[in-house]
Amino acid sequence: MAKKRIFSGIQPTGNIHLGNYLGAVKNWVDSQEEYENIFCVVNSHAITIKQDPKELHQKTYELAAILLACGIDTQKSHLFIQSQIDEHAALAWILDCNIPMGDMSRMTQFKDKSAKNPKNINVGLFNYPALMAADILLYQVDGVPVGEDQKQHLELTRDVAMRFNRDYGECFKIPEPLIPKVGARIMGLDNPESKMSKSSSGANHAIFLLDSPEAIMAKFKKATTDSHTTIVFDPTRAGLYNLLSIYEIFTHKSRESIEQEFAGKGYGQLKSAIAEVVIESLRPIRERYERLMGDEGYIREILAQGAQSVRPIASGTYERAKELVGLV
Ligand code: ATP
Ligand code: LTN
Repeated sequence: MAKKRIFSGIQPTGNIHLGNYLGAVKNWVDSQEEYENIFCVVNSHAITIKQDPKELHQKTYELAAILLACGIDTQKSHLFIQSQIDEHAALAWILDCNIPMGDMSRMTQFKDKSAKNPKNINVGLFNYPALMAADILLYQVDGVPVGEDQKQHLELTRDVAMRFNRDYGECFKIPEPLIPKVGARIMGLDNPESKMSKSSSGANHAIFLLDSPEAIMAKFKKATTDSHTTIVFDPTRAGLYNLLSIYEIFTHKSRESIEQEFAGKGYGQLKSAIAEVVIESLRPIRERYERLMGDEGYIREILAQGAQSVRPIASGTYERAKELVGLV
């Protein structure tokens, strides 16, 4: 039986953090055997927020190197840069003309991001989900592995695809969201009420994948918890629950055995144990990244091959969509 196909994307903005890794990238890596994989550095999405052009260019290659360092294997997965395939923006236009304003206006990410960037609330930021829908629908995929925050965008993607198929004729496969049971919403270490985010500025907010061991230890030590004394998986104790979930994912231990391990121990011991596990898990990623960044030509070559290998799928879908709506 043919493998199911998946697609996912990540923006080359800010620094990739533990939330991106546990909510998305680690799952891409772990399920590479199971699926036919298409992964994309979505640089066109990044310009919905003002970027320094040179820095964006650099960050795009850096992020590709980090994904490879995390274990994306180009023998098993396609990896490419969004702006190298024109059909993404072109299909987004056709979808734009088939998404009601009311549906788009409900997107909470737009509300959050425009509140954070009040001086640059541009049409692209509003329209962002149409470009994301195009990313996915171009490749006729079965699933989209993402964190919890992208669920609403995937619903919009499914709605526009179903409406298009009904109104013009069969064109798009309807994708399912693939959201992990644990890790889909990693919270900020400084504020466990808000999701860990690249765009939050607090020094102690996020663990970045390229952080030094010392920085990781210091950030976990300062993580916000509460004034209780027991160490248990209780979702109402957001800070502790977040830390325990991170430990659970990295150690693969059961919740009961983790609770037993820390019975009678304090938050200080818990935080050190988590920091150590995270440091050891991220160490090989940082080391591989440093080796890869020494050879930018190699990264470019991999990305060019990635784009070349998936372009026929994208252009096949785009040509069909164009024909169905009557564009010559
Ligand atoms: P920001 O963190 O600034 O909001 P973003 O969500 O725009 O950035 P992307 O790089 O586009 O970040 O996201 C890549 C993937 O990481 C997406 O699948 C997203 O759902 C996931 N993700 C982002 N933040 C978290 C988080 N805190 N916990 C779990 N998954 C997350
Ligand atoms: N919108 C996502 C990034 C993204 C994406 C995609 C994810 C762009 N295109 C396609 C999955 C599939 C975000 O903001 N995290």
